[in-house]
Amino acid sequence: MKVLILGGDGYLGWPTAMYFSERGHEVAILDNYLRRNCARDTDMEILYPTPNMHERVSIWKEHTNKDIEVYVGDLNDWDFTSKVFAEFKPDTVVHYAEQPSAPYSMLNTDTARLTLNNNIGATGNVIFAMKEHCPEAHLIKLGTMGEYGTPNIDIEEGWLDIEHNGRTGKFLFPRQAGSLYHTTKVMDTDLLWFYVRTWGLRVTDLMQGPVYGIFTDENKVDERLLPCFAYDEIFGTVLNRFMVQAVAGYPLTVYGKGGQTRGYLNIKDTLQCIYLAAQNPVEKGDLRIFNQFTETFSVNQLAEKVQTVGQQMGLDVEVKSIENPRKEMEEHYYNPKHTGLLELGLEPNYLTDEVLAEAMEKVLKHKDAISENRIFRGIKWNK
Ligand code: USQ
Repeated sequence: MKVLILGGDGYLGWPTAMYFSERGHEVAILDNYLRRNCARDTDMEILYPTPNMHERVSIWKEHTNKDIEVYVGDLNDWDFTSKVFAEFKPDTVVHYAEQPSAPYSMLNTDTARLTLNNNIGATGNVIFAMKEHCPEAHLIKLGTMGEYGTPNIDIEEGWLDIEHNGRTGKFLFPRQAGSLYHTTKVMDTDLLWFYVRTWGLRVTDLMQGPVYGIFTDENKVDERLLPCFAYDEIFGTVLNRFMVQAVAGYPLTVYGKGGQTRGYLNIKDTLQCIYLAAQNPVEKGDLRIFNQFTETFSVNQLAEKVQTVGQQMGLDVEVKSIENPRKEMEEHYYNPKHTGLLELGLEPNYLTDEVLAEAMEKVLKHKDAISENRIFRGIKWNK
């Protein structure tokens, strides 16, 4: 496969690039360093510095003798986007290239506008470039479980059969996102569905839950190949944050009642899922949707797990409920289906004490770099 990974500098983009490259595929990564810039601008730097894309690619080559091509630029720039697609002519496009943080999208009007324009504009240009330069290619787009919100009914994989006044139809499962960031993902899905119907694109939209972890099989050979690991309030996902908080001796920040339940997955499983989707492309004119997670946990359950493992490591871990800065249900029904990727062959890496301990040992090595003022600033949804 010729795989173009959009957002190839990110927490998931770079590990995905190595995963495909290791398996013999021709890979190019594209990024404009938006996430790095937003993190720097908000003083929310990651736990350890990571090399830039050119450096990462040459480190990868040192170890594997495999090439990965690099494109630095903005998908909102049509000339750049069109040129890359015309030159590389991918047969698989993996699209992670979005502002990925819910709190960042709720920070102020500027960050809201950036999130809206960047995410919708990038997805639009990817669609237009595919139509022009590689209409047969398969687009694998990262959506989010947060598109569905937390409805009081079972969540299907993307679609819902509805019977109304004696007639039946199949529709996108109702979406009611909980932040502007998540809402841009809903808009992306609508955009994709429109062009799948109209231009016959080939699209897999993956509704992914929060991801955790540091290690993948490809990055163990060299520290410099590790993914960017955020633990701050804006860019860190909850379990990665809790691991760092435990190491720092900072009470685990459970928002409100802590009954907020989500579908989580190990970073290794993100790579498996993307690869399985790529190896099993959909037909032209199909929008396939999978719910991409392996286990559901409440925030309280995650805090308890981190506390247990932290104590086994000799850490003094306190759990503290604080006023919830977000607007979300803190106790709710949650039963999302997730059989599609398992049927394709996903072999889950579950959240065991060993998995937590391995990641926390790594965090412990960077304990001195943890900056407590990044852990909680209280970005409010209802300002
Ligand atoms: N939470 C806490 N304490 C914290 C941080 C978070 O209780 O210190 C709670 C949040 O209120 C929320 C849950 O933990 O109920 C998950 O929060 P999160 O920050 O890990 O995840 P979220 O903001 O939803 O976004 C993350 C990624 C995003 C992805 C999404 C998947 O940043 O890119 O799309 O997870 S999902 O949550 O399924 O929509």
